[in-house]
Amino acid sequence: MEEPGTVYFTGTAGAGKTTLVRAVADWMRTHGYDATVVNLDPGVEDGGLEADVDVREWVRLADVQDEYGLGPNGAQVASADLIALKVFEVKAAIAELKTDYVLIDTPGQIELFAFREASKAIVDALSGDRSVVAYLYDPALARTAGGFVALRMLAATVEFRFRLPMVQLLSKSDVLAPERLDEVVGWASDAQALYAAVTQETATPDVQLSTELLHALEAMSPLTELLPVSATEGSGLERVYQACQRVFAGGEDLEPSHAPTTEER
Ligand SMILES: Nc1nc2c(ncn2[C@@H]2O[C@H](COP(=O)(O)OP(=O)(O)OP(=O)(O)O)[C@@H](O)[C@H]2O)c(=O)[nH]1
Ligand SMILES: [Mg+2]
Repeated sequence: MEEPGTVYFTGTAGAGKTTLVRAVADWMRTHGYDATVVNLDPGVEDGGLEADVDVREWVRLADVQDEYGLGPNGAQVASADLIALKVFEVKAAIAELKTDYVLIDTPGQIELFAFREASKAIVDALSGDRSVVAYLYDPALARTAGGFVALRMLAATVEFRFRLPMVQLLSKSDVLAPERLDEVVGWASDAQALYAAVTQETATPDVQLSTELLHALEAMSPLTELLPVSATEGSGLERVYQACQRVFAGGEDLEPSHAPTTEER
């Protein structure tokens, strides 16, 4: 059996990861694909996500806080270490489900997730050859050029840390007016438009720095497509699937051989 396609959903706190994982899983299941949802967030509240494999079975943030007398962030760091020790049990639980796609919800504190060695070890252990990071741009931040650049830098950091291919998504696209949505999506592929917006927004002394940063980012990881998606409206979900599928197929837009074609659906 072919190795499942694994998608890590990541992004800043509250970017919409958990809601999107659920929406993509529902979309896949109603379109005939077999998806397994994995919760890697030891601190998620009950009712947040019904996961097929839930890391809280092994490590719970509240228990770690109590046991080690830690605050929420310290407990997240300790939890990542504890999860890393159990990661092969988590991997076995996922493998047992023999699924086509594994959708992984990651902890909200992205800097704790992306910067810690334990998280890198967890991602390395769970990732096969067919893995991708779905990085969410929260429109609350991405709607300004400065916020957009900051999120691009974070995306580059995540890419640099995990060394996995990435698809970039503009989550909660329903909250932006159509003109603003077009503008933000345009910044991803039109460097000149982004420079112009940054220049317009930023006070003079910072323009040089912002433009230098943009040049560095372009050199590091070229601007790619930003795909708008709304989990609450159910729009853009097929695009997310297709973008991940392109990565799994090595750049080609191939469907899994047993999955129904668009005409069959
Ligand atoms: N309008 C709109 N709101 C959304 C959408 N997706 C999520 N939200 C809202 O955004 C908030 C955060 O959503 P979550 O899915 O919990 O975000 P998260 O990234 O998992 O949050 P943490 O795990 O706490 O970092 C909730 O109030 C959701 O209802 C969307 O597509 N559109
Ligand atoms: Mg969440």
